[in-house]
Amino acid sequence: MNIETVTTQPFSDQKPGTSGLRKLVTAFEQPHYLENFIQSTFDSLENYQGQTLVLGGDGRYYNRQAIQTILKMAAANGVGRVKVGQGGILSTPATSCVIRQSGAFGGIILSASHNPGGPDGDFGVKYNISNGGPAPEKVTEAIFARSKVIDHYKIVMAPDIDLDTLGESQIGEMVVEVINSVADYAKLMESLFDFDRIHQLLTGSFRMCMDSMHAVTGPYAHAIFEQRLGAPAGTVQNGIPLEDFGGGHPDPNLVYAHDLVEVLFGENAPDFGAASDGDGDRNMILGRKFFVTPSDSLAVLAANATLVPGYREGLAGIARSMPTSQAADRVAAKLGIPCYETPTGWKFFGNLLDANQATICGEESFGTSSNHIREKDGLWAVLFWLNILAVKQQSVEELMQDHWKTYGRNYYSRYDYEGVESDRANTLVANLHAQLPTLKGKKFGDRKVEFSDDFSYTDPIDGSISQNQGVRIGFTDGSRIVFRLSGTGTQGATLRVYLEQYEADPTKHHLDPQEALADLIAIAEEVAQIRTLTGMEKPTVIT
Ligand code: VG1
Ligand code: CO
Repeated sequence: MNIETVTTQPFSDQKPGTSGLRKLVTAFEQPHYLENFIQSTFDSLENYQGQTLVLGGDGRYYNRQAIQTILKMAAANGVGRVKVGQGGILSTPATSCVIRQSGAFGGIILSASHNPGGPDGDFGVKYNISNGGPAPEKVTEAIFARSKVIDHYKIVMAPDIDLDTLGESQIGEMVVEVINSVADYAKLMESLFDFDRIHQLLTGSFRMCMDSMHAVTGPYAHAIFEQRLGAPAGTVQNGIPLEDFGGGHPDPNLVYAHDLVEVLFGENAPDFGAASDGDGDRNMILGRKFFVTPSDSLAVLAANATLVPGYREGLAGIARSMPTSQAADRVAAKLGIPCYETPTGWKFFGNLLDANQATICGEESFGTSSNHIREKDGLWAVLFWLNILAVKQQSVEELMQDHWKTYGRNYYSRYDYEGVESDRANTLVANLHAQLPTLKGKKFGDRKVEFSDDFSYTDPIDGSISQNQGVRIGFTDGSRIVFRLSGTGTQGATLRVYLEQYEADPTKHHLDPQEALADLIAIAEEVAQIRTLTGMEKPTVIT
């Protein structure tokens, strides 16, 4: 095997964020940039020689090129076998599934998730560990530390691998196995859900529309909804992964999935609509003229879990990220199971799932999943909803309204201020920090502050501590405002403001969340001086 040791110099900016290393494609195209990060990853791992690695991505620009480089570096570093998705395609949940099923030591997912793609867009690399989940902070910190001192990397000089033909080939002693991107994942879904019942639903009068946003879930959605579950051809829209996602922003929310929103809120709307993101781990659920808030979606799935074969035995617990609404907490309380509150990012759910403390997890950012893998899972959530609807024979809106009647409604909204100058964003957070000690007991109209802090999390399983995970202001009536800076952006800063307020009275469950939350929004502005400090009149995205 012709291994070359290449001399390199460290880059100072290879710190993984909420979900891996994300940068502009142009950053990754700098000589040695990708190689440095991959070598830093291998250098931070132990005992992987001769073992299996899973590799794939969401199909965005630079995916194939990066895969060829990583394959040659894996061979040079002594990996035994790489399972790579055909055409370089593996969704994030499918990668997690394959890692677990093949007993791999880990996986590399090439994606910048919901960030736009193409030569001027973003690219990303995420390392997942042997449980199939995102590397915990101690691993990402080790990778970052290594990346700051790295001075060489190893690569095999070999021709490119044909990624489009299934089967095995070799680079030196390492086997490259091109696998069907969909098969293992589809089988797992079939083992969890009542496919017969969903088939009946989708071949009857019920109509659904799935928007894959030109991103990775297209082949999965075609195979599962149209081929196995009998949905008519055309149910899946934008179902071919494109390198630039058709120029769009593959983020399934009311703003970026506007094509789907128009269909579901238009004339002759179908019964059900869903969308997923770049790498297939997010989902948005819509009913006819009805939007389901992700936090509510988590609560509904948990409340109805025993209707679904894979969860018939009930749930051990629920976990949600801190900014996610407390709707799930109410379900957990009623079920008599624990509800855990973790920092933002799926990596924090891994230990709870491994220890069987939580069965279902979710984030307000359109992410839900369970212990079937260790990533969030967009199509899983869609199938879960379909399974519940098939059993209950209700519309999405009816189901949601029944849920609110039982548990009350947690009005919820998130405001994103994207592309804020980093200095301004840091000033805003520093100002909030300065106010934290004085806020308790302060009154804003009828509301009184019960607590204010910067969220710190102690992992109940391994005791690791993660600090500064978001500024929280909680009021005595249970309402909350949370401020965080995003850890997934690639330019400037993104301020996220999360607003939540509980309403028990069923006669008040039909308000527009923006109306219901108007007072809280005003308080957020008063406390954080968002307009002045960001220089922005209004958020760029409201979900
Ligand atoms: C965002 C979301 C977070 C999610 C993360 C990765 O992070 O808020 O809930 O886990 O994206 O999702 P941040 O730091 O920008 O707020 V994905 O689908 O981009 O892997
Ligand atoms: Co994603």
